[in-house]
Amino acid sequence: GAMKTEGGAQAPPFAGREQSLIEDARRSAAVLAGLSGSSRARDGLVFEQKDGRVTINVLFTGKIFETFEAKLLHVESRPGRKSKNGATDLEFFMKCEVHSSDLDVFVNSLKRVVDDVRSVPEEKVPWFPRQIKDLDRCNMLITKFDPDMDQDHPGHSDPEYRKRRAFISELAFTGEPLPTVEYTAEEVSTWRHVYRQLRGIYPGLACRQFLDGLQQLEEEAGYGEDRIPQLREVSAFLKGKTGFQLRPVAGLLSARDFLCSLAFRVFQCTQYIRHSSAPMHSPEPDCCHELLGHIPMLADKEFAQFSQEIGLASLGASDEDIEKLSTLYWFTVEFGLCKQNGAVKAYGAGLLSSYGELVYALSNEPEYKPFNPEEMATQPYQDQTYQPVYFVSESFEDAKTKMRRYSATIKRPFAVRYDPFTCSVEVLDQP
Ligand code: HBI
Ligand code: NLE
Ligand code: FE
Repeated sequence: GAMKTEGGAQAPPFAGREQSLIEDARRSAAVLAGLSGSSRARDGLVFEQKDGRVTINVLFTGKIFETFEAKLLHVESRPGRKSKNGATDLEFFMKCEVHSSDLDVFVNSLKRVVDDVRSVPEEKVPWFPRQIKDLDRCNMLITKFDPDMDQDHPGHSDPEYRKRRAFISELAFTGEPLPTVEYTAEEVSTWRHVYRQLRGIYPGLACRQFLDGLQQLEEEAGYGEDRIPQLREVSAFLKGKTGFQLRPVAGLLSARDFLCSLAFRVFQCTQYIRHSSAPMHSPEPDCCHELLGHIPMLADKEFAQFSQEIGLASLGASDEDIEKLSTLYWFTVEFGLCKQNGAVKAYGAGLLSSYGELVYALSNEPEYKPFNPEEMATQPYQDQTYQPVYFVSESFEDAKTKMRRYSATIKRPFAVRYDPFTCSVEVLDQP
């Protein structure tokens, strides 16, 4: 039959008695939670305020909640808005959980029996990975510079190239952690050309950390112009230097999915190679970009830390903040310049893997601006051809400090901490 509490609490004077009202509400909640359906009574909450006394009539069958299998999590009474006669209404705050597909119908049903239903927007935190294995879910690809989609891609009108690129990129889906690619003679010849050209100008244009890293790769990981290094061996090398490891990726990822892997010191690498007709610049990342541009830098401890911190800052960040972090990543990790011994050098991977842009970036032709995260985060950038502007940091130390200061201004209702022993992210609630 119908279950209800009626005329439940004969409450003492309202003023200063909120505590007992709340306790009443809690008792009601306990009753409500056990309610079953009713054919007679209508759900509703009635409050009477007379002679300074409040009577709470909880007339509630819970039928609506039952119909929608809603979980009642919390009920609380509190002083609400002032009514016409100047008295303060009592408001019941109820927190419950319904399936999102039922939400509209549920709210409409409530509106029929309760005179004021408002929805409080929840602070929404986008899902983010907590452990390395969660990165399997961070696989949203962007088909921006895909030669199949992009008319301007150097390989667009070469069906052989497109087929080969698609084959190599699909290796990332096989589940093999670090697939081996048998590169063709033509691919190795593209690599040789790129390697030889770049290797010749690195000493004058690349930063010290990059030159150190590359030299170690040549000595310890089989880097050279005669073969394209495999991700498996490079990943093992990096792991020993800075704890970074590689993961194969089929192409450009969404900025959120790309950045979050950095939080775990995981770097997503493409394995196909650029088209042989345009060895000096590619609009999309390829193995030359990853292996020559990024890997030597990721072998540096300080730079590895810098990269991971961008990743940690991105976890659960709003879309707007992701956009800014991705732009910051662009002007630092991809296209950054820094001062060393009074000269400006390149540390950005997009420069260090493109002969054309590396020469251009240090030619004094483009505009140079000082390192300033606030400004960099909203600077429009160019992803088809060379950048019109580059940001120059005073030193790595300076870049790291300023970047940390910037990251601290990103609003999140929690803090994250990376635990290197479990390779997972701890989430700490922030009051
Ligand atoms: N995806 N695979 C891959 N490699 C990148 O360098 C990359 C990406 N997705 C997004 C992206 N870079 C840029 O948005 C950065 O600015 C984050
Ligand atoms: N333009 C770079 C290159 O040619 O190597 C690749 C940039 C990837 C973001
Ligand atoms: Fe890159």
